Amino acid sequence: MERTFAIIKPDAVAASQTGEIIAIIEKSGLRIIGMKMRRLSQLEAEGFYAVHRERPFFPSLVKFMTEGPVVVMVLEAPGAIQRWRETMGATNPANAAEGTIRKRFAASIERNCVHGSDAPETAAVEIPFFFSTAELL
Ligand code: 3AN
Repeated sequence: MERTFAIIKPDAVAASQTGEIIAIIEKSGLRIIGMKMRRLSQLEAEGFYAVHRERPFFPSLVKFMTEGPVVVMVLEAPGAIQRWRETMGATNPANAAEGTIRKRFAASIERNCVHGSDAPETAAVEIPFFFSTAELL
């Protein structure tokens, strides 16, 4: 069994796509073992995306991720990390495969609806950033 970390980003929450995205997650065989709605502070968004601190899009990314509420989740399944990455589609919706969340809902490479951990080491940092052990069911 593997765990991954997911975010429904402010663009998708504002567009009332939360329910549809949760339905896609459940239909794809990922079990939601933790979920909450949060408004990220600037410090939280900067900390969460610290690996991108030197990238030109970093200030804009932080502004976007703090513009409204997000839904943070922990998903569990065999191969959960890869399964969630495939369900989301490519970072840039222009390159995302048919039927993926980003192909269906995302407006741009920045405003791309969802986040997912890209490796076990990333999930191991991202999950405890938002969830305590007691919150994972
Ligand atoms: P992913 O979310 O697919 O793992 P990352 O980790 O490379 O992609 O990027 C994190 C977030 O930064 C993306 N989800 C997107 O919102 C934003 N981002 C990545 N690359 C760009 C870019 N070239 N221009 C604008 N925003 C970007």
